[in-house]
Amino acid sequence: MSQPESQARPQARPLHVTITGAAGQIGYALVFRVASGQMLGPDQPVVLRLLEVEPAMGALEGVAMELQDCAFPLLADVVTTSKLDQAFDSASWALLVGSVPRKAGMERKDLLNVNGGIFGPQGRAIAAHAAENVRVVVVGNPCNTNCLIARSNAPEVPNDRWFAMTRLDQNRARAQLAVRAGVSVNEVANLAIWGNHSVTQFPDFANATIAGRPATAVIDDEGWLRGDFVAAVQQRGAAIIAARGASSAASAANAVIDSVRSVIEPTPEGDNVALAVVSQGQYGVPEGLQFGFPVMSDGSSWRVADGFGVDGYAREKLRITTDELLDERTAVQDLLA
Ligand code: NAX
Repeated sequence: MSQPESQARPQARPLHVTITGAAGQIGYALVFRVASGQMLGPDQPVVLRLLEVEPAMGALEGVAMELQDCAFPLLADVVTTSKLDQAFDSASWALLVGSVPRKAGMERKDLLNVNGGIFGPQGRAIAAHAAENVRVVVVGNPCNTNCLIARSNAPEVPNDRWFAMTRLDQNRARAQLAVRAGVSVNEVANLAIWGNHSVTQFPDFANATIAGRPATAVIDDEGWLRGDFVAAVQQRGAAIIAARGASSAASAANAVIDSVRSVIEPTPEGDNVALAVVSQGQYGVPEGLQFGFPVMSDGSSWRVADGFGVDGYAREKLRITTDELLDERTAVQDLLA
């Protein structure tokens, strides 16, 4: 008689995954997917370490109860906490989702400062308590600059471990091109998202391909590409809020899963993955900015893709989003260690 599957295969050691803001909208859409194995694969057990602020601990306990009720085979343990040292203990992946949303009358500078108060201490806790191989994905907005703040407070954690999320923008842009061209999203490739996850981001149609041909040849309408397409991607978040009465949650959680997988899996030939990473000066972007680039991974290390054409129009778009990130960096200067 053959052995049952569970006895035949030795179980891998669980990896610890920290999710902050785990009782929020995105958190609620994310934790179940991570626990089910969709992020780290069907053979990788996980311990979820869920961080919330004190007032949300009740709601977080409800999330933990639901996780228990799923009886996920890969879920080794769930830790719920409002303490940073416990939350980041042994974390191999830290998904920083929790943040304070912009309220009416709040200037972007105020928002940056409020969130700086969150991401500075989290960066320090990651450096002090996380696993040596920790990698961090910042989702909470303004995510590029929040990531910069966390990173600068954790100089022990190498630069190539820090990512801010531009993947939702890439997924949105691919979908828009696919709809316009009347093809499956699988036919759209090499679409880069440059810069900030904000309305200044540049979804780069010029280097994209559709079914292996330049997107600009398939969609022969430069006016639409430069106009409605770019605006639709930049403003998609607002459109979701207008339609749903709440901001993107399931698609954002999906993009977190995609982001992590795109780091740990090789990038398909002829494609790139959108991640905001630390600039080393590529494409003229000032060093040290957390900037959305086209990235290629080999499954263990990654690099910014080279050879992307940047014409005068794209150069100007990159300048605008770079200037915004430089302004944000100036606004949080006193929070950078
Ligand atoms: P919610 O307000 O539903 O949830 C946020 C959660 O974070 C709340 O439960 C709150 O209690 C918790 N929180 C606040 N401060 C915390 C702290 N110091 N430590 C731990 N938890 C804390 O927001 P949600 O819709 O889930 O969005 C979360 C963040 O993602 C927001 O900043 C949002 O702007 C951002 N987004 C980023 C996207 C991206 O592509 N990068 C897209 C989607 C989303 O807009």
